[in-house]
Amino acid sequence: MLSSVQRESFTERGYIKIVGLLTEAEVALLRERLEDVLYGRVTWPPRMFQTLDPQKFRAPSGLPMPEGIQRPALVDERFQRVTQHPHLLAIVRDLIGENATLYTDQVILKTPGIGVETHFHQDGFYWRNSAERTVNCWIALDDAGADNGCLCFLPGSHKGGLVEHEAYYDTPTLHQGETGTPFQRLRIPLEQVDFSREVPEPAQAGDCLIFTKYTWHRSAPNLSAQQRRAYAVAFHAPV
Ligand SMILES: O=C(O)CCC(=O)C(=O)O
Repeated sequence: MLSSVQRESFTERGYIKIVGLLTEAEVALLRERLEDVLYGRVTWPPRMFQTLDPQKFRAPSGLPMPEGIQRPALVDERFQRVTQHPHLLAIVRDLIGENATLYTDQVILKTPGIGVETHFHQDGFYWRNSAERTVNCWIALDDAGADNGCLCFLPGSHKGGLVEHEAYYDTPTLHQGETGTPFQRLRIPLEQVDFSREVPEPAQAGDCLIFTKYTWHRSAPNLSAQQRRAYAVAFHAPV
C-alpha cells in the first residue's frame, strides 16, 4: 500500500503525507455536517466541544463558537465512515500492524481571523496510556497553508520519546463546552524548541498527514479570512 520511500520517511521523519486520501465529495459531506453544527441544524452534546470565549464569540446558531469537537464519529455517521475508510485503514495497518483499531477522533476548526495557535506538543503526552504504536491521521478539510495554520513538524523529533509538557491557556482562551469554563492545553516549553528545524506541511483539502504519537507538531493561528478545518483520527495497535 505504501511505497518503501514513504515507509522510510515515516520511520525517519515521524510523519508522512498522503495526498488526496479523501475525494472532494467526501470532504464536502464532512464540511456540510460542520456547517449544520455551526448553524444549529444538528445539535451535538455540549460536552463534545471546546469553544472560543462564549462571552465574546458565538456561532450563527447562537451557541458558543466551536474550535474543537471531540469524538464526532460516536454521534455522526459521516465521520464514522471516515474512521472505517478502506484506504486509510490499509495505510494505517501497513504502518502499525493488522490489529490497528480506532483510538479517538476530533475535529479542529480554526475560526478565520482568530483560530487559536496550537503550540508544539506530542499527542502521546495527552494519551498517556496509549499503545506504543498509536498514530494520528490529520485530514485537511480545507486547503491549509502558512497563512491559515497548516501543521508544522520537527522531523525526527519522535525518536526522543516523550518529553515533559507544561499546561497553558490559549490566546484567546478556549472554554469547555459543557461548563463554559476556561480550558488548559499542554505544550512543550517554548525554550526547548529549535524553531529553525521546523517544517511547515501545507495540505490540500482531502490530504492526510499521518504522524506518530511522539512527533512534535504545532499549528499557527488562522489570521486569514479562510476557514481551516481538519478531522484528526487516531488509531492504535495494542499488543
Ligand atoms: O489542527 C491543528 O491545528 C492541530 C492538530 C493537532 O495538534 C493534533 O491533531 O494533534
